[in-house]
Amino acid sequence: MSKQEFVPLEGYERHSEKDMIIEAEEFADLMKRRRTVRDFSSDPVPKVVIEESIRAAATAPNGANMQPWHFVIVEDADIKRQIRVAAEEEEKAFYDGRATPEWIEALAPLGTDWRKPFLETAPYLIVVFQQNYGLRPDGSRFKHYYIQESVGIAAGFLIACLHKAGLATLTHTPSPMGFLRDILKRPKNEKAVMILVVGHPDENAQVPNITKKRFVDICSTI
Ligand code: IYR
Repeated sequence: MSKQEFVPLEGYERHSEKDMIIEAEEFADLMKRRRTVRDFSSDPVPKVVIEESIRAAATAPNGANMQPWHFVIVEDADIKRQIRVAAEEEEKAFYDGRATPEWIEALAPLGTDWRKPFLETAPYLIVVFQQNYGLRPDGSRFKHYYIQESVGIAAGFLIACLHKAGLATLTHTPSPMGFLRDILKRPKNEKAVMILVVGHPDENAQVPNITKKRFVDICSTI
């Protein structure tokens, strides 16, 4: 066990109250303009934007700094096709009876079905894996903490960064998604938690006419 070591906090910028408010408003406005998109263009995207966004994700606060995540960037057309074929197979079973009627009804406003052409159309897929435990080079295991929370926060950073860069995303969760570990040849301690589909929206992209809850309904102060 390494001894704790502290260094001065660097990079922290204290804003005036006025600037804090402006910064918070600007970020909230930016995030309000994010929409989940399902109609993607095949226009290319600089890979460095994807990589920088993953760097941003990897700064996320996480349990005991174990960083229990792995991100696979998929750009290869054949791998994308394999993922689409496997995802559509699971999704067919989902929409044809595996999902409860209540679940199907909840999804109705989104207009989703088993077809997932975006898995091939979009220039990049980022497959986010959680590491259920750590693996040392000698094969021994060590514990990871708050895995889902950590990976969820990292995914939030990832989506926010891609959005700020002007790219559209879709958080796609084929269910189940065990096939991703096999296709992407990831180790046994890893479990895929989402496919982030990334690209420009198709020029005729449409999004469902849905709204967010009102602030007063999602926040209280005591
Ligand atoms: N995985 C399915 C169903 C689905 C589930 C939820 I929860 C969503 O928010 C959206 C879709 C699909 O991708 O179609």
